[in-house]
Amino acid sequence: MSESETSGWLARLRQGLARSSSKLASGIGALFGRRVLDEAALEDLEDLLITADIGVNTSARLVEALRAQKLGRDITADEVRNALAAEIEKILEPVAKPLAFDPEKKPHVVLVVGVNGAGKTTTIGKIAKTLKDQGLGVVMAAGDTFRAAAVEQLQVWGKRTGCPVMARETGADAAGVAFDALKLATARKDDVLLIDTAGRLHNRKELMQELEKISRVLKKLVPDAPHTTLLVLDATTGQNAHQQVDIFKEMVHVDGLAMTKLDGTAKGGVVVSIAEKHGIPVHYAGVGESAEDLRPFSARDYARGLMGLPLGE
Ligand SMILES: Nc1nc2c(ncn2[C@@H]2O[C@H](COP(=O)(O)OP(=O)(O)OP(=O)(O)O)[C@@H](O)[C@H]2O)c(=O)[nH]1
Ligand SMILES: [Mg+2]
Repeated sequence: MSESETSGWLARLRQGLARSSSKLASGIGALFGRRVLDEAALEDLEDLLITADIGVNTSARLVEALRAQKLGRDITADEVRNALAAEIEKILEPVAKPLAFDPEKKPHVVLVVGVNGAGKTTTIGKIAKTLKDQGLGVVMAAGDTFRAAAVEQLQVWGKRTGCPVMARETGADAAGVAFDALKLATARKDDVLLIDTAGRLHNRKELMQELEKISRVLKKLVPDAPHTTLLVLDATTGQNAHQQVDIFKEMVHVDGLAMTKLDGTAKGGVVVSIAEKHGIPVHYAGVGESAEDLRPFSARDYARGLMGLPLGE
């Protein structure tokens, strides 16, 4: 990434997290004009963190860390924000792992799962764009065969990125599409295959069978595929995102997460509680609808962005 790209992304991240951070920052500002950090202030702070979707346990842990360092001392809002950002960074550090595509795999197969509307198709398009720009060969598979619009949406990203999209008619077998796409990507010696899926959670059993079948069929060609199962989570669902992690963990082996729509919500804190509770790698953060709005997840940038602190320092 060039320096201007980096600063562009940091600005987007900061702007994307503005709703979450303004809630936290103004709340902290109101609580800590300049006062002694006492139990009452800590209690108010804990409530504020919980309402920002950081989660009950994680909020308690953050407040505990602050108590240990600063109880009884004068403290400013800025010091509180910096101290919390440092603690949040510690929580996020072990899970902030950009998705490492294995260059030995031709292709590295990524199965993308998640509930309806979470942002799967958009995320696939954005990843394809990023990889293509890096000079990698990418194929996309329209494994959501349930809706015609889903196939068209992926084809738009195909045109935009110049990556082939394997698709069949509406109602076709998703596993068949995935199989054909893997054959194509293998023949082309492409680097990455991104497989879109339907997120029809109202029939969990059917979805599970479909995801199992896709995996089974892929393994006929490439025994260790899919190499990554990426769960896309919509941050605007707040604490419901936890439930989605649980549901998908029952169905498939979730290797990593992409958190989307962080720009559309004040619930950006949910990433912190998910990191703490599930410990699943967070590969990507999405803060908007364009390709530039998805980037590998960085613990420090995210923690500071959430607290409304300057980034990149
Ligand atoms: N603001 C914002 N919108 C996003 C982001 N990611 C996705 N979206 C939007 O969310 C909507 C749903 O995204 P899709 O990619 O269609 O979601 P999906 O999971 O494929 O949905 P289904 O195919 O219905 O299961 C679209 O309007 C996207 O543009 C993001 O990071 N920020
Ligand atoms: Mg879709």
